Amino acid sequence: MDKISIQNLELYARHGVYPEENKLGQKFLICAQLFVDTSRAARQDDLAQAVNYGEVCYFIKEWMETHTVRLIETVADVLAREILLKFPLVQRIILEVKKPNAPILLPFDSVSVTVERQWHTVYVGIGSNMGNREAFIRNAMLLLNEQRDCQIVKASSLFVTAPYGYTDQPEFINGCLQVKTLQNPQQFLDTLHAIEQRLGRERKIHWGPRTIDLDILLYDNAVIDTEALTVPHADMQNRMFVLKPLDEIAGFVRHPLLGKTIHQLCAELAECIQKENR
Ligand code: A4P
Ligand code: MG
Repeated sequence: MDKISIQNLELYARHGVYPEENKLGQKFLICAQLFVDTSRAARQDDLAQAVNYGEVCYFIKEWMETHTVRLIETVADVLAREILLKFPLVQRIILEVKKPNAPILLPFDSVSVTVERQWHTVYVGIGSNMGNREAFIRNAMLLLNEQRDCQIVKASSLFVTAPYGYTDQPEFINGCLQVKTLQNPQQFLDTLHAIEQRLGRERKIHWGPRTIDLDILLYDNAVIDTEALTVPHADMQNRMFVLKPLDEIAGFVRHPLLGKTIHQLCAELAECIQKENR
């Protein structure tokens, strides 16, 4: 991917752990690598279609001077996200915050923190089988879009589906979302859990009735196995209520472990179900 680099942008700001740093301020140097597809702007030689690096520099200066935080880790994390939010053509950023006059009584050139942040593509399965199911799904989508660093890019149609697994419960309404987010997988799972909780989700029966269920199906091409999170979703390839809506918005996407597209997985499962019903 193309890259725009800003080297050692110099500013005066008040970030620091010590009260004198917050009062007196000191010099900071910022280096940024902005990953952008520059081809369109280049071919048309048009600044309106480019990331204006001058604007980025002034944005960094303004942010640095109007906020005060303690850690340069925080400066780097928040500033990187703010740049990604403000300049939508920037897909990824590597940002270094240097503090050349940090209060260390030893000779040194500079201390710095470097972070890398980017937009991620996540596919989310959404389901409800209690109360006003469409309203729960609509509200979950509104709450997700309210997060500054999450945007719903595509939403599938909603389908009425028979309960899978624990079958002694009402029919579900299911759909899938494509979401663009700056959150890492654990942060994104926490966001989904917070939304489930706000919409009155109670965890009584595993696979049982729920006002709203939000599952991470795919997160970029990531393969994740932690105690709290399995990505790709461990059972998605066996669930028509996931594959059918997902096929609508992501049929071409390849499952990173099974090596097949969602469209292929959906067709294979449909065939399997048909055989079983014969
Ligand atoms: N967890 C691990 N990986 C993930 C992931 N990729 N996305 C952990 C979300 N959560 C993940 O989930 C239990 C724990 O799984 C979470 O705390 C998280 O850390 P939960 O939502 O609390 O419990 P659950 O939903 O009862 O269990 P589970 O296994 O998530 O069930 P599913 O897979 O959500 O299935 N039939 C139809 N027709 N439509 C449905 O939507 N849904 C289910 C529930 C059963 N039958 C259904 C439907
Ligand atoms: Mg779940």
